[in-house]
Amino acid sequence: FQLINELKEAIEQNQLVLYYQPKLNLVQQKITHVEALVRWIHPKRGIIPPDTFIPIAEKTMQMDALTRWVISEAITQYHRWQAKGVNMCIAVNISAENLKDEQFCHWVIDTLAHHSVPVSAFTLEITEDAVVSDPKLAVKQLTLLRNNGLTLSIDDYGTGYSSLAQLKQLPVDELKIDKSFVQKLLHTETDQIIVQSTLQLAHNLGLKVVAEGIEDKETLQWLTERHCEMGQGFYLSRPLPELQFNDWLSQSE
Ligand code: G
Ligand code: G
Ligand code: NA
Ligand code: MN
Repeated sequence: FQLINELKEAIEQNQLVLYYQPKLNLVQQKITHVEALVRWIHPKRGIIPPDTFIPIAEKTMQMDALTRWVISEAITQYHRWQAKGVNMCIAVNISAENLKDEQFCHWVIDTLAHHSVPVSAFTLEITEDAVVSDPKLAVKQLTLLRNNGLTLSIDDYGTGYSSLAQLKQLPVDELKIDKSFVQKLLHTETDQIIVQSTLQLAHNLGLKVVAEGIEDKETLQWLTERHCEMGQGFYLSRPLPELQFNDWLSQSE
C-alpha cells in the first residue's frame, strides 16, 4: 500500500494537522478541555482520516514518531491559546505501543517541562486494549505518568476487554464512556442502564466521567443531571481545525 511509504514523509513534511473537539465541563458549563485528533492532509488524496493511517502507523512501527509529532504540535497549540488568554487543557490519544515504551513516557514528561507546559494541562487518552496485553507493564507506566502529574483517561470505556479487577488497579483519573453507549442514549433503555451504572461505578472508585458521542441537547441534559463531569460530541461541535475552533469558541462564550 502506497500510504505506508508516504507516512514517514507526511510526518517529516508537516502534512499532518490536529483538529480539536471541545469537551464541555458539565459542572461549570464551560469549555475547559479539548481532544486533539490528527488528520493527514495528503497532497493528492485530500484529507485522510486517522482510522485509515493509524493502523498503518501501528503495523510499521511509526506510532512513536506520529505520537511525538502530535504531542509537540499540541504543545505549540497550548502556547498559542495561552497567548490569546485562552486557558485550555488538551487531551491526546496514546496507542498501546506508546504506553509500553518507557523512553516514550519519559519523553512526554521531559518535553512538557522543557516547553514550560504544566503537566496538569495535558490528558493522555488510553484505550483499554493498551492495558489488556500487558497489565503489569501498563500499570507501571501509568503510575510513572500519573505521579508526574498527567491526567490519565481510559478511552472507549466499555468496548474493550479489561476486567473490573484490572480497572480497580489502574492508576487513572477518568473513564471516557464510549460513544456507542451515548449516541442513542435516550432511545435505548439498556444504554441508560449501562451509562447510569458506569457513572456510579466510576464515582464510587473516585474517577471522573467523560461522555463522548453526545448528539442532542436532551442527552447532554440527561448526563448533566446525573453528575457526569464532562461531555463531548457533535451536538457541541465536530472536531475542527484551529481557526474554526477558535471562532466556535468565541461564539459559544
Ligand atoms: O477523529 P476521528 O473520529 O476520525 O478519529 C478516529 C479514531 O482515530 C479515533 O479512535 C481516535 O481515537 C483515533 N485518533 C485520532 N487522532 C489520534 C492520534 O493522534 N493518535 C491515536 N493513537 N489515535 C488517534
Ligand atoms: O476513539 P476516540 O474516542 O478517540 O474517537 C473520537 C472520535 O469520535 C472523534 O474523532 C470524533 O470524530 C468521533 N466523535 C466525537 N463525537 C462524536 C459524536 O457525537 N458522534 C459521532 N458519530 N462521532 C463522534
Ligand atoms: Na480518544
Ligand atoms: Mn473514544
